[in-house]
Formats: sequence, structure tokens, C-alpha cells
Amino acid sequence: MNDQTLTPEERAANLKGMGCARKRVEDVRFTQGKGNYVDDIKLDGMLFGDFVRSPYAHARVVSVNKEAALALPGVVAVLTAEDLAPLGLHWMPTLAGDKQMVLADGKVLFQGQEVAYVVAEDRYIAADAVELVEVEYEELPVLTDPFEALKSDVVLREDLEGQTEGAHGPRKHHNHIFTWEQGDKDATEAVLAEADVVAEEMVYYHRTHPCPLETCGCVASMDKVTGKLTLYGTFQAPHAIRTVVSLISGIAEHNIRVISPDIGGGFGNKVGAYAGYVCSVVASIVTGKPVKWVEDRMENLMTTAFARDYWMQGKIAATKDGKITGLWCHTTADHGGFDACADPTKFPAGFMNICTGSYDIPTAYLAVDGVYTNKAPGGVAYRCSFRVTEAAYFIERMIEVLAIKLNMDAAELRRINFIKADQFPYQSALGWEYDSGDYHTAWDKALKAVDYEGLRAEQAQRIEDFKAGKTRKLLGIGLTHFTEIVGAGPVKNCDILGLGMFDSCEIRIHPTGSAIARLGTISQGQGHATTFAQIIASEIGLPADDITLEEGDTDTAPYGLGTYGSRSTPVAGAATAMAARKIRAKAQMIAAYLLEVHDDDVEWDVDRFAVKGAPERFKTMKDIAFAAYNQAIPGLEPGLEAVSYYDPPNMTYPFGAYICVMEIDVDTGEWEVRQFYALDDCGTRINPMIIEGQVHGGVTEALAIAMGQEIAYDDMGNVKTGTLMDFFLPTAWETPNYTTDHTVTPSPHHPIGAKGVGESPNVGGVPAFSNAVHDAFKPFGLVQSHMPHDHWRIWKIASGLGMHG
Ligand code: PCD
Repeated sequence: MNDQTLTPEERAANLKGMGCARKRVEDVRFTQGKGNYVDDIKLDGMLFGDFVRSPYAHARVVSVNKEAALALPGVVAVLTAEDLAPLGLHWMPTLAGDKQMVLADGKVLFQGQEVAYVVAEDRYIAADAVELVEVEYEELPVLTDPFEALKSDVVLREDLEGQTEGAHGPRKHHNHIFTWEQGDKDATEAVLAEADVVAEEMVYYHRTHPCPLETCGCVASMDKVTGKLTLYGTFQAPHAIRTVVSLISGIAEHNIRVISPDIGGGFGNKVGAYAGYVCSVVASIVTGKPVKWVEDRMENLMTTAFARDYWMQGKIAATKDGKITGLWCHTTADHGGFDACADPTKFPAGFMNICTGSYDIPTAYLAVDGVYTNKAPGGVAYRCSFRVTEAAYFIERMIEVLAIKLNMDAAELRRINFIKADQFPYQSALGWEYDSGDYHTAWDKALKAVDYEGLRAEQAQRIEDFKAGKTRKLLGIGLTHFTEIVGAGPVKNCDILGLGMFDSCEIRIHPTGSAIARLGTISQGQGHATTFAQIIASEIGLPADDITLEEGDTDTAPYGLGTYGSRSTPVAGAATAMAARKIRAKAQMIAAYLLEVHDDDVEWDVDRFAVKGAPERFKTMKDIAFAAYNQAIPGLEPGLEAVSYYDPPNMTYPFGAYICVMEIDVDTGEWEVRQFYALDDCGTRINPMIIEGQVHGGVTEALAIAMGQEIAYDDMGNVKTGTLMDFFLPTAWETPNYTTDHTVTPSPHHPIGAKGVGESPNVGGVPAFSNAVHDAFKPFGLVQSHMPHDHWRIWKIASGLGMHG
């Protein structure tokens, strides 16, 4: 190792540190069938749980008869709300300050709601027993439209009747949850009244679902001898689950061990707590045996946390030459039967107040009204930082609508309104401080890369040809410039159920110079084992290949708030760098001692400390690690390890410029993505290959959402898209090619300048696809049309514009 023949660049390359397109180390296991998911866990004597679910969206539960089910051989127990009530567990708190039935307590509020929990010796017996539980329902009127719900006499949440105060202030109606206001209402209204131009539109972002390949599940195992509860589960926030289980169950926190094994995709679906977790824990305590619960695909789509479902009424004001002067937004948020949104406590509509987007809008006002309906609860950050996708979709549609009104090119309209590079840190009208950005550079690069002028010329020709009857295909150019906001914390602003949103990393260097790092986050496929080792490698000069990463076991990992909202890199990534720097600080003292010079007389050089001015006199990190354990150093403890709990001073604001070029057949409604260009700026890039994979995955999910994916209900509250036959999940067949690109604008407050990236492609992708559809029909008079733009809806747009003769 003490090799002086290598250049510093060669030594740095050997580390495979930051900036290296290092191959994913986790894939060795995943590609060889060695993954260990919740359903792979098999414990001695394990029982299986399954739910009796309501076929009705709104009904009174008159009676539940368990007899026939209990008589089936192999059935161990059937739990109902009555059984949970004495333990106070028939309801549970939600992340949004509401409460939710664990098992139906007198009534059901959405189709698929949990009514009884059957425990049996195997999952087939459990499924058979579910059929034998007789439930008598009395149907009630169903409310699936939030606007209707706010007018209706039908009281959905009878448990809240008469309560005029909710978790987020006054309630205006018995089906109203909260009103959340940000910005300056009067000033914004004044701007709107005086403006040269005001564009107004209703932008709907439909209800959809994260639909991870692995559904949600858990195994609860209560050891009655030791009093220790082990809970394996598909948890995106294992430590938070441990604390919440302790608070709800009264089991001391040291007696609870929560383990998130491998997770097959999270996408926000696995942040919240579900009835299945509570029932499995209770069942394990009651039976003294491990109990496994794993939902099937239909249960996942119909009942676990949905996403979006925001009706956003917007008004945008501008001068004649296109300078935006004000933005007004009123959102009606359909939260379903219980308010179980997964947002930081102080943000009942998440970060919807980033809806001014990438633009320097001096005056703005946002109001959000949360509403109860007869739909499944949730409202999770499906690949977005708490409603940022809704916000980005809203502003990127409003910009397009304004461009129509101004008869101005939408790319130019964006350019003249972007926040300028010298305005950062930028204080937005709705309360955020954007840390850094250079939107003009990114935008110009993107427009040049796709030959924007050329595309517009081609489009103009296409319109002529279409009008002349020479083609039935339109060309759409979908533009988007988005600004994400990721990395919650800071603790002073962001908590979940009172738990501050910092994160952590603990690094232990072994005597021979390899290491293990443990984090408070948990990978669900993002590749943390690959990338976090790269941060450490660059910071302390040990090869990434010699660093093991561990996450997800609360008995070993330091406390942290988990992985969602693209917070791992901004928060745990910062903790990782800070822990590594603590190690390097101690290493410096050890090196100085070994080299017999003062601490200040050595300097860091890639993988070693060398005497200033005498680079041939050095100690590598490997040498130092050995000495740390095996040499008595006056004034220093043995060992080389450190932990950092990092509370970020601000969030990070990644951004990007996405352009989608789409061909649309007006007779069949079919679309084809001809080109998709995605430029992302996530500050310092840790692993370009992982970033590219993140962008491909996120844009594909965006394609799904914009072009077909939806959780649709009929008037009776039946879920019409509860299987993968109806719920669009793109395969390689539907997925187009993507061109990725980047600029690098580091975060000024993050120790390594990195911002998150995992969610960006979903935030930017959806408006890019949707804007392409709108742009194709714009010359023929289309202003606004609701997603998802499936073939049928596109065909209807064409029909509505008289294109079918
Ligand atoms: N990175 C790099 N660089 C930078 C940034 C970043 O490299 N600058 C990378 C890292 O390291 C990682 C990744 O990338 O690995 C990501 O990151 P981020 O952004 O930080 O994030 P995170 O936290 O880690 O994660 C989370 C995200 C989210 S949120 C989501 S939805 C999704 C994404 O992630 N999910 C998923 N992606 C993914 N992938 C996969 N495979 N799977 C999954 O599941 Mo939420 O809120 O939950 O809804």
C-alpha cells in the first residue's frame, strides 16, 4: 500500500469514490436469487394472517360472525375491532394527526377496508377462513367526489361528529379535514385584479398508486420468554416504526427490534403504518407465535396508501410581455376515509407550497382544503417529496396555459421568468429558501440538445400537413423545468409524529483498514450499499470495495428517520461525510504521532497523511487504522470509529430540464415517445451510473402516471383498477429510450454539495409527458385536459376538436 509509484489520480481511481460509475455491489445477491425479502422470512411455528375486507365503500357493519371460520381446522384466531378495543388498538394514529380504524369499528369508509383478521396455520387456510367469516352490512350513501362531499349531509366520520377543530385547525364541514394557507392572499388578489393578463385553469392530478413490485408485509415475532418483539417488515422508516410501536403498545423500545430486510421498491408506499402491522403484532402476542402478513396485489392497489388526487384551481398573472407577477392556487385534496397523508407534521399538504416552481414570482397565495371521501386513505409521496409532483405539475401546466393566453413561446416564457443564478439563495413567495440553482444554463443546454428550433419548425410543417390531409399524426413537444425540494429536516421545521427528521451514520474502521458503515436510512433498490461506501472512500481514503454498508436493523443501526422524500443523500449522505471527517480528524493526530511531527504539519493526500513539504513521508489510512488499535498513542483512546447525527440547515433544491417529443395518432389515440431528454442537476454526483438508473426508473414511472396509470372509482366507490390488468405498469415494451444529461450546481450547505435525485425524474417527467400531449393539440384549440392521457382520452380530445369528421 505504501506505494509511491502511483499518481494521486491513480490512487483516487483505485478508491472508486465519488464520481465513479461503480457497479452496484448489491446486484451480486439480487441477480443470483440471494435477496432476502419479508416473504422469504420463515420462522419456526409461524402462523399466517389474512384480512376480511369490506366489499362496500360505505356501510354500517351490523354483525360479524366468526363461528364457521373458527371451526375450520387450522384456524387459530379471528380478530375483530371488539377484540382489539380492550387493548385500545382498534384505532391507530395516522401520520397526519388523524386516527384510523385498524379493524372496522361499526362502519366501513372505503372498499377493501379491513374488517376482521384471520390467523391460521398456513396462508391457504387463512384465505379459506376469510371466506367463512359472515359479515352483515347495511349500505350507506357513497361519496367519491370531494366537491360533493363538502356539500353533502352524509357524515362520513361519525367519530368526529361535532368536532370543529382538527389536527390542522378549524373544520368547515363534517367532511372537511383542514384548510392550509400559505403566502399573501390580499396582495395576490390585488396583483390579479391589476394584471395585464390572467390565465385561469383547473388542473387535476388524478389518484394513482406507487405499486412497488413487492407488496407490503411483515412478520411479527413476540418471544414470551425474553419479552422481545422482533418485527420484520417492508418499512421505509424502521426506527420510526420502532418508536411508534413502543408508544402504541407500551412495550419498552429496547425490547423491540425492527428489521427491514431487502425491500422490493418503496416509492412512498411503505412509509406509513397499516392495519396488517398492528394485527400481526397483536396476533403474535396473543398466540405466542410468529405471524406473517403479506398482502396480495389487489389489496396493495385498493387499500394501501394512494398518491395525488389533487384538484388545483390556478390563476397566474403576467404583464403583456410575459413577466409573471402573481400566482394563486386553491387545491381541493381528496384524502379518502382517514387523513393518513405521510407528510412532515407542520405541512398538511406536504411541500405543495413549492408550486411557484423555478420562477421568480413575487407574489403568491396557496390554500389547500383536505376532504374526506369514501376512498382508501393515504396521500403518500409517490416518488416525490411530499406533494412536490403535484406542485410541479400545477405550475408547469399553468405556464403552458399562460403561454397560450400570451401567444408566446412556452420555452421563452420560462426563460424570462426563471430565478437567475445570482438570486440564490432565493427566498420564494411561499416561504422556501432555494439553496442553489442555475436554471438558464440548464435550459439552454436542453433546448440546444434537442434542437428546439428545429423541432418547432418540424411541428409547424406537421400542422400544415395535417390540415392538408397528408397525415393523421400530430407532433407534441413537452417542455418542463422543475425544481424539487428534498432532504427533510431541518428538525426545527420537519418532524413526523414528533420525531425530528435528522439522519445518521456510524462508521467503524477495522484494524486492517476495511470498514463497516451503518445508516439510519434503508435502501429499497436505490443502491445505498454502493453509493454511501463511495462517499466514505473519498472522505477517508479506503477503497469503496473494502467498506460494508448495513441499514435497516434498529438493534445495530444508529437512529434515523429512513428513506423517502429523496432524503438519504441530503441528510444521511451528509451524516456519512461528517462521520468520515471525524475519523479523518483522529487519523490526522495518529499520523502526526507516527511521523513524529505536529498535527498541523501533516496534510491529507487522497488516501494518506503526508508531512507538509515532504510527500514521501506519509502514513496511509490503512497504516493509521492498524496503529489506532495496536499502538499506544499518548492522549488518544484506541480505536477508529465515529457516528454523526446530522440535522441539515436547509433542504436541497435539485432541478432539471426535461423535453419529451411525442407522436400522436388522432384516429386511435395512440402515442409514441420519439425522444425524451432529461437533464438533471443534483449537485455533486456520487455515482453517475446509479443516477442514470434513477432517472430511467423515475421517468418510466412518470410515463405510467401521465399516460395511463390511475386508481379509478365508480359512483358506488368500487375500485375499477385493482389489478395489473387495469392498472398500467409499463414493461420494457412500453418504455421508450431516454437521453440523460446533467449540469452540476452543488448545494452550498451540504458537506459534499450533493442534492437528492431519486424523485426528480418523476417530478419532471409527468409534466413533460402531459405537456407533450397538450402541445400536440394546442394549435387546434386544446387548453387543458386531465391525465392520465390513455388512448381513449386522447381519442376523445381529438373528437372534441372535431378531428373525426
Ligand atoms: N445519488 C447519487 N448522487 C447524488 C444523489 C443521489 O449518486 N447527487 C444516488 C444515491 O446515493 C442513491 C440514489 O442516487 O443511491 C438515490 O438517492 P436520493 O435521491 O438521495 O434518494 P434516496 O433517499 O436514496 O431514495 C429515496 C427515493 C424515493 S423517495 C423514491 S420514491 C424512489 C427513489 O428513491 N424509490 C425507489 N428511487 C428508487 N429506486 C429504486 N430502485 N427503488 C425505489 O423504491 Mo419516496 O418519498 O419514498 O415516494
